[in-house]
Amino acid sequence: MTRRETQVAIVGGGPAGLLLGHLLRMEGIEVVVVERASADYVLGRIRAGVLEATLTDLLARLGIDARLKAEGLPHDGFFLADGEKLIHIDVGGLTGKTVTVYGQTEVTRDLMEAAPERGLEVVYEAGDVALHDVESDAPWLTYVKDGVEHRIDARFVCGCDGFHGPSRKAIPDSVGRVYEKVYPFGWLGILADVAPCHHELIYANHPNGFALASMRSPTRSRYYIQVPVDEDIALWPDDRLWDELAVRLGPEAASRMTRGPAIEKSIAPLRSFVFEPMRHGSLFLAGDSAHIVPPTGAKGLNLAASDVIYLSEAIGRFFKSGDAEGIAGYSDRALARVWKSERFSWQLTTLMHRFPETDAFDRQMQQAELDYIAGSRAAQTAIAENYVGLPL
Ligand code: RFL
Ligand code: PHB
Repeated sequence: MTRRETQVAIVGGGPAGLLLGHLLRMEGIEVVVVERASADYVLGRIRAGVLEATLTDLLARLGIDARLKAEGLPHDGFFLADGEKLIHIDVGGLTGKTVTVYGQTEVTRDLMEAAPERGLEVVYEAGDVALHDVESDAPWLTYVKDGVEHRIDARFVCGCDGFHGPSRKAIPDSVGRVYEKVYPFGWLGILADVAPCHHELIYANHPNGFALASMRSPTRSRYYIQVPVDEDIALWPDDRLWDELAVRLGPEAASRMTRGPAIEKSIAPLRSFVFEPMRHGSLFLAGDSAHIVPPTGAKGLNLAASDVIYLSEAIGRFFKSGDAEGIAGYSDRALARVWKSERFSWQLTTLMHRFPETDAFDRQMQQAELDYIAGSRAAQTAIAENYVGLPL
C-alpha cells in the first residue's frame, strides 16, 4: 500500500468536488480529489443546464469562465404553460438578474481542463474508496487503482460523491437524519442537435403530464417529458417522443419545434432528499451527497456551488488562522439555503406535474395557482427571485 498526506481529500470529481478543489487551491491549500469513474464517463453524464449567478460569479472568480462568457446563453425569462395559456416570468425585469444556459458537462470540462495548471490533482478510476476515522482530527481515505491500494491521510475529508457515494454512509445512523420524498414519476430527457423551439425555456403542465423545452446552444435542444417512474425507455422511440412533446408543449411551440435523432436519451427519477447534518467530525458533505432536489427548479448544481463556497470559506479560515468557527457553522449555514431551494423545487414540481392521484380538486388547485401567478406581479416576483437564486 502507498501512503501520502494532503490537507484536504475530496471524494468525487463531479462539479461539487472540482469547484471545491479549485477554490481551496486558490487559497494555497493542498488537495487531492479521488473519483471512481473515468474523466470521459463524468463528461458523458448529461444533466443540468441552467446556472444561477452564484455559479457564474464563482467561475469568474476562479478565472475559469472564458468559454462560459463566449458560449453561455443569458436568459432573462421563461414560460409556465397551462394548456394553451402561456405565463411569462420576466426574471430580468422582476429581479434585475439573469440565469445562464450552459451545460453541466461544459462546466465540468472547463474545471477539468484548468486542474493541472492549478496543481489540482484528480485521481480518476479510483476504486473501492473508503473513509476512515472521520470523527478524529486525522481522517484518511483508501482506494485501489490499477490493482494497487493507496492511502491518503488528510486534515479534512469532503464528500462530494453524489447521492450514491460512500461519504454520507460514513456518518452513523444515530447522528444523521434523513428527510425524503420520492415522486411517482421520472423525466425522460432527449438531447438533439436541432434548433430550440423558443429562445426561452417552457415548463408545461398538460393533461398527459409535464413537459420542458430547454436547450444547450442555438443548435442543440434538450427536452423532457414526465413518465411513470418505472417506464421502459424502449417504449419511447424518437418519433413517439417528438409527437408527445408536440402535444404537451402546445401548438405554438410544436409549430416551431425541429425534430432530430437523439444524441442522448435517459430517464431520471425525481426525488427530494436532505441529510442533516452536513458535517460529522472532520467529514463534510457538499452537493448531491447531502441533498437532492427534483430538477423542476434547476437548483441541484447551483446548490452544490453554494455549498462549496461556504465550505471553502470555512476550511480556508481554519488553515489561515486556526479559527474553527466557520467549520462549526458550515452545516447550519448550508442547510438554510438548501431548505429554501428544496421548498421552491417541490412547489414548482407539485404545480407543474400530474400525479397519479391528482383528482379534480387537486387540478383546480393547480389551475387556481397558475391563474394567480398569471395575474400577480408579487407571485411572479416570488418565482423569479427563487429561480435566479436566493442570496448567499
Ligand atoms: P455528481 O454530479 O453526482 O458527482 C458526484 C461524483 O462522485 C463520484 N462518485 C465517487 N467517487 C469516488 N468513489 C465513489 N465511491 C464514488 N461514488 C460516486 C461520481 O462518479 C461523480 O463524478 O454530484 P455533485 O458534484 O454534487 O453535483 C450535483 C449535480 O450533478 C446535480 O445536482 C445536478 O445535475 C442536478 N440537475 C440540475 N441542477 C441544476 O442546478 N440545474 C439544472 O438545470 C439541473 N437539471 C439535474 C438536471 C439533474 C438531472 N438528473 C439526471 C438527476 C436535470 C437532470 C435530468
Ligand atoms: C436542462 O436544460 O437540462 C434543464 C433546464 C431546466 C430545468 C431542468 C433541466 O429546470
